[in-house]
Amino acid sequence: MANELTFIMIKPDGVQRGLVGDIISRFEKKGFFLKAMKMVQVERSFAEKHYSDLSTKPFFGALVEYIISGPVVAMVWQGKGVVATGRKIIGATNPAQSEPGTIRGDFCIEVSRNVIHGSDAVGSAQKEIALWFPDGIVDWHSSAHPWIYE
Ligand code: RTP
Repeated sequence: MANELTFIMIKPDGVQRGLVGDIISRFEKKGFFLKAMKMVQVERSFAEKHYSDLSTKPFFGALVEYIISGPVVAMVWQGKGVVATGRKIIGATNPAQSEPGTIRGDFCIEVSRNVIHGSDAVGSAQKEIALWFPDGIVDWHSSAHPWIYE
């Protein structure tokens, strides 16, 4: 499905370290389409909602503090297999295990400062997009691009 969507968030460390342009460029060069983007510093309750599946984890409190510590860049990307391929572009959760060439493999060291979030399934992408972009997104490109898709 060329119109699959995923939610990608550049976390506060990625913003503060000036990695926004490089990260966007990696997704663009792959052939994915940027469908929505905003910079926002979220409230604690919003971060808790985004990460509600992890609320019982011992690192939940620190994770929420990290996400609210500065502005994040929230984005929606579109393309065939963008959820799974986006996770590959991002790399393993713990940068110690992320391959070089992935975003986390190239840019970070600690799991608690791992620069970027990407939805882990089509269903969670739909939920996260609805949470972060409740007013919807601009449908500027919904058909397959002939120089990217056969
Ligand atoms: P994300 O949701 O941010 O894309 O990360 P993920 O799916 O790769 O990993 P997940 O298990 O959902 O964890 C969410 C985020 O929590 C932080 N974390 N800290 N201190 C720790 O042991 C620990 N483990 C996870 C990371 O920022 C991770 O991305």
